Amino acid sequence: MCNQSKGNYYITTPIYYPSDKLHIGHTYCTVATDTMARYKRLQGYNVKFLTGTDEHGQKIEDKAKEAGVTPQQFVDNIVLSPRGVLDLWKLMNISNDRFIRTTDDYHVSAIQKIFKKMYDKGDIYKGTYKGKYCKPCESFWTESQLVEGKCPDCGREVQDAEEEAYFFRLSKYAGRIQDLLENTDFLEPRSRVNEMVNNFIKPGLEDLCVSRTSFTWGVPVDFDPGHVVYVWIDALSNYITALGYENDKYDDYDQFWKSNPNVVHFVGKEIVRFHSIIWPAMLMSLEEPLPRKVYGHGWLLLDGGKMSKSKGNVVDPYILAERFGVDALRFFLMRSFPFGSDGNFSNELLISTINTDLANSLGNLVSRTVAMNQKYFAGQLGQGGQSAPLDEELKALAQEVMANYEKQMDNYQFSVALAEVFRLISRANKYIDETTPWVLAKREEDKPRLLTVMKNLCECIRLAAILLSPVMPQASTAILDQLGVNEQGRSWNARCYCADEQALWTTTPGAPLFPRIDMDKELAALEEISAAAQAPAKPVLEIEPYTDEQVDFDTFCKSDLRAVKVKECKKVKKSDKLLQFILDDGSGTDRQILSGIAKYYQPEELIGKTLVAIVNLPPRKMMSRESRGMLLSAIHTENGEEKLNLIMISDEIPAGSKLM
Ligand code: ME8
Repeated sequence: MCNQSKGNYYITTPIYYPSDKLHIGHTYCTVATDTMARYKRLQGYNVKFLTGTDEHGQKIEDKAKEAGVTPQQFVDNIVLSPRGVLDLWKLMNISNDRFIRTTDDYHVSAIQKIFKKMYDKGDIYKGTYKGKYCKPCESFWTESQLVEGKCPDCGREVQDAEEEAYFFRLSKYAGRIQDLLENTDFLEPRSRVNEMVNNFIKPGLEDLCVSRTSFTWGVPVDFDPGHVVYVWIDALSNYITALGYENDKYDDYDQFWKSNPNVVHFVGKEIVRFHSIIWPAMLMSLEEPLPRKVYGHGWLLLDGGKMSKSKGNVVDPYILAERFGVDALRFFLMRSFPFGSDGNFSNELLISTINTDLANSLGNLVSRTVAMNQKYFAGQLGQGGQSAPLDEELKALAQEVMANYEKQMDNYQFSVALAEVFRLISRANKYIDETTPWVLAKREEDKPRLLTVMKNLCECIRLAAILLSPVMPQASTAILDQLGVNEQGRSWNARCYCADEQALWTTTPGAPLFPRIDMDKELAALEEISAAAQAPAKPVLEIEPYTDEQVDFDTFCKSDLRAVKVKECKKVKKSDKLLQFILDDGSGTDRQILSGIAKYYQPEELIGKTLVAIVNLPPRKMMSRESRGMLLSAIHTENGEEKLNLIMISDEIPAGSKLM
């Protein structure tokens, strides 16, 4: 049955900074948003799902400078290059309908119009900015907002900042925003409301500095050159410019924003302040409707601290998806961490979740059921059968799970919704143990009962697969394919429990869905990968600059270069620099050379080596010893440190051979 559209639904992720490669924290939020988008599509909503990148600001400008490229080249590289942002979302099977980059032309010109509109209204005015600025967060703070003199969001150092700037009259909207937060369910979880009201609104909402003159990588204020628009005004507006607000690129604004009651922003808890105070105030100023919901999800923590690009303690989603499979990773993220709270990420938790839920519970249920269908009915479950009271209990549980699942998904409680689905899967596994199909298969008169048992199992799996499909789209399709379920039987409307009515089941075994993972082996392999990733970067090598000064051929030929063999080598007492060599130079008389290379070599390692010496330099006294010549070596600089290698030649070259 084709779903009638239930209406429009617009959902967004934050637009991420392409200041570095994205990590598992970004993947977490994007997978959650994708899960919600797929769930709403399944229910029959006309969904628009937006994600993108927030490409302006001083941080990106600085990073580009460091890398020796233009800011545009820098962000293009992070977003477009292989294994960049776009590739990551493709790999993770993210079903976004649109991808916005704030450097897109249509967005840039829309921002200029938005800024002008607020200025013309008198909500943006010119003043002088004095205060503190946190560069990594791109946030301005007043002295009173700092925590122990540091940025209250990330705890890092802030800088003094003073300049002529434009301000947005945030204070004007304080009352309306407080009302919105306290008296509606605009912001969830509710715990975040108190935080916003107590920390930001009650102390007095100050006007916000919304332009900068100290750097150029941003949207220029077109009526006042030299000023660029504050990156958060630029970034927050993405949610409407991507629908065509103040631009001709798209024309979905009326449909998905203006007349749409279902607009949902998923954001991490650290940017709730921007989305629940500044963003609604901007929309109030623009006289545009507010979104329905801002949901501030928790952080994935690593060793108790937030993973973040700027701290460098991040987990690479590429590696995990490639090793464990995209659906398994998506499932783990949605199953293991209650959406509104923080959670500790670990490889152990990832592997044990896959083994317990996916390999043991779900994978086993599917493979046992399909294998028994093949064995007892050659994969064809026909009409007929015989019910028992136990079937009613299974059916009642399935119906309860479906109702709970919907309630939890509508409250963004993905982990609880999935726990419900696994209640059904466990119950179905238990039903196998209770009905013992292998015993029923032994007697012809039990065949009708066996048929009903298998149909009930297929039905439970079908329902579980529908409910899992927003989180694990590929695995769910594979399961429904194994059961031979038609399109209609995969739809949201087909989630009534109807084992008997389901025409005829035709099952076909498939590849194992989720192979069990050997915890110890896998942890060791991951450890190795991460050690390799943390290995020092390639050394920065420098060589001596070349000289333009020429040496004539005859002068060069005067240098008498000879192969010499080290007979003795020892440290010179009271010197940390000098090694004293006794060399066989082929003349029959030993040659002594002193060389300042003690910090590079142990004397014993050089004995017996064949080296190159220039032997016709005038003799020199060093530490009251005579040196007759100089050993040749190669010199370069590695990571700023001078390195030296003696020139060693083949031991087959006889002592005294002349080098030309
Ligand atoms: O803040 N755990 O971009 P951003 C969970 N450009 N989620 C995490 C996470 C973690 N450890 N780390 C990051 C910005 N995230 C702005 C947004 S929106 C108009 C502008 C997720 O690259 C989480 O959703 O720092 C967080 O809010 C977002 O990535 C921040 O990404």
